[in-house]
Amino acid sequence: MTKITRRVPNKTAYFLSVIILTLYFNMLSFGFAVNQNVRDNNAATTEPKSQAQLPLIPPVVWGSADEWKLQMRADQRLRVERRDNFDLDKRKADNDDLAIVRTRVNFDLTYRSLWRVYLEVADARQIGARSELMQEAYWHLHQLFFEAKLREDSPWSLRVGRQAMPLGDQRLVDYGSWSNLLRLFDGVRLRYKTNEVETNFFVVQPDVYQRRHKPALTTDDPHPLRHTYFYGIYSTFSCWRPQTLELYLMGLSDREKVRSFPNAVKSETGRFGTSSRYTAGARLYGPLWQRSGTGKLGYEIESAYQWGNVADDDLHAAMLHADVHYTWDKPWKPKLKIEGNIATGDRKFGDGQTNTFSPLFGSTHSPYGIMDFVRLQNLRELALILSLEPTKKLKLQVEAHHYWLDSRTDSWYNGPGLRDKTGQSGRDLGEELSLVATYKLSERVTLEGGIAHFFPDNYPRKHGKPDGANFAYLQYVINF
Ligand SMILES: [Ca+2]
Ligand SMILES: [Ca+2]
Repeated sequence: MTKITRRVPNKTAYFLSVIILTLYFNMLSFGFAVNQNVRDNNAATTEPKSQAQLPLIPPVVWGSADEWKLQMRADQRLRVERRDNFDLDKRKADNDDLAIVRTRVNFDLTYRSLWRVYLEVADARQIGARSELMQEAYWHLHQLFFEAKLREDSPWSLRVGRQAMPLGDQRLVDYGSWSNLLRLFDGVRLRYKTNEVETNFFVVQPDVYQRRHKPALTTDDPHPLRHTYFYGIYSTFSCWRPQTLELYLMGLSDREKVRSFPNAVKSETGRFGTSSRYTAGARLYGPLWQRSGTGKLGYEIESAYQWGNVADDDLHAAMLHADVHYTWDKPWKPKLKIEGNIATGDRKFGDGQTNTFSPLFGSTHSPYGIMDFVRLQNLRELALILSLEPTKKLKLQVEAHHYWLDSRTDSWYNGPGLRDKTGQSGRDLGEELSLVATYKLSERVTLEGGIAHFFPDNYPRKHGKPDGANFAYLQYVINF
């Protein structure tokens, strides 16, 4: 089993096939018939990523043919959390009670469907935490972009400025909703969008919230990470409905050789340098079988390969996600999903090559459990997820996850942050069990609560961390 999962695919073949497929499908889909696009939402948390419901304040419309429109919206999320023994060591006191609150206000000005200016300000605070959570940025400019089309019926649009850019299932590029501080980018995105295909070409700089206010690290308003560029092409093909295919090719280059903060680029042996990380991948999902009155069987599979360099180390890494899920056409709409994730870790320390997969700007919360003890990096995971909808307003989700390291000698990313370079602690990290309930109180207000427990296995035990951790939270989201 070890040998099979550690093998990384042939770089050149993978790279070429993704490029050829991307170009081929782009050409194919420039002229298919019209249909609508239906997406599955797999996330446990139901906090809306877009604000689809009726705004509290109606839009202001003017012009001879009502061609100008200004819409204002706002939302607020407050979450109270209890974290017990996240260091997995009862002898050390690290329990914490805290609250985080985030408020956003945005103004969306459009001229027909030709031009658009979007301005959003946000405020993020933490209340009562004993530890520095890096979750604060008082009122700041959140998004500001200008969008333009040449003609109203053109599939092409150009967006310039600071923007959210979630891609695909957000496994590698998310916007987020769990964290107080959301993922933003500064730059240019060219989009081609019809009902059959959406392709995004982008060149952006990732924004960071961290700053060093000596001697402490802290967070404040987002700013682009110097000398770091993220660029690529991401395509979604809906022309074979009900199956959907996504293909992507993305590059992340850090040209700063001697950054001291946030993270310097270093080889395994500690030599400073620059890095280029290229990611090519594919994602396929849809129904496999469906019968009205009985149920629906569906699947999703995603794989990505990374290559390039980290200082003077060569980079070869990969990830694989696969799941199957079944939804019964019964009261409470029971849905059962089994899923697996693998992201490679470094095989050998100091060998001039790194195999640690990077989840880039991907989602950490909810795809891999709600306590965020792991991310898609040096990870093997199996999960069983059951969701129920007892009423139209109430949704329940029970999850069981088992986590292993992919490489015994690479780090446990997230969690207590342990590493055993000898590999003698094995790879068995532990299990997480959780229950999340969401309740739609009204059109504007959603309540959500969750509890979870982490059961440590051999790996943390061998590091003197044998005790379980608990997590509980309660939150509201209000949309105006
Ligand atoms: Ca403790
Ligand atoms: Ca290595």
